Amino acid sequence: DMQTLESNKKTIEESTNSISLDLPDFTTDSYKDAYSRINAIVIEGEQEAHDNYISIATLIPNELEELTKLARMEMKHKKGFTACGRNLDVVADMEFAKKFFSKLHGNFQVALKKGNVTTCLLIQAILIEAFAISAYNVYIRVADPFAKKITEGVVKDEYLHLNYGQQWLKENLSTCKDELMEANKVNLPLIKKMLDEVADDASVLAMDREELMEEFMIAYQDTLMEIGLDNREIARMAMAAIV
Ligand code: Y39
Ligand code: FE
Ligand code: FE
Ligand code: FE
Repeated sequence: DMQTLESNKKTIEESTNSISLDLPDFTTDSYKDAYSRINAIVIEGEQEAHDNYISIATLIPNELEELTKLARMEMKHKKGFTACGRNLDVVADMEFAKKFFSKLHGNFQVALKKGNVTTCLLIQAILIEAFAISAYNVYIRVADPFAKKITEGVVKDEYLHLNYGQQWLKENLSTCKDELMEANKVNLPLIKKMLDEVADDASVLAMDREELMEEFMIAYQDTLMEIGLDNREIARMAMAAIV
């Protein structure tokens, strides 16, 4: 009947159109207001990720070259996301972003001073990278065309960063398991809190909270499996998010 025909036609138009009808209006004040915080988080995150890989290189000096490469990618990401903000005529709220990362940043700095490379890698190369991968994968589905292109390039790199941490922890698992578990217990709840803290702004950008959580848990659990932890250990680690 007519109604079915009409709705079929609409579905086809939606899926053929490169700008889907579900995309938010990128020009509204509410979109820009939310974007000023999310964009700042991403810019600050990329800068801190750069600094963290440079710091980690002081703990693993024989991998200076590889870690410097990762750090350089993070600076490229920062430039890309800065351009995304400029493209939407948004001024990033960097003060908010610094506060957003401050607890995790502090924990990283303490671990760095103690020479706790396992904790540093868990914080940056596993937790923060998995957080980035989840956010960027969800964002790509609802981003403006300019930001979408940039984010697609960035997320490929973030998988390389996650893999780096994964590989190191896998090779050193026999000596780092206890520290890994303890660092996870302290820092996974912080990631969960950060996710809760951005959820409202993210939803203005049409990024769904449950989807963000789901994507995070996939990247996180997948990495723990690759590191060589068994199901029970992975479940125990993931439980730290819900206390
Ligand atoms: O390794 C990296 O590049 C990580 C620093 C970047 C993570 C940025 C944090 C993304 C969270 C955004 C939350 C939006 C819902
Ligand atoms: Fe990055
Ligand atoms: Fe710092
Ligand atoms: Fe990264």
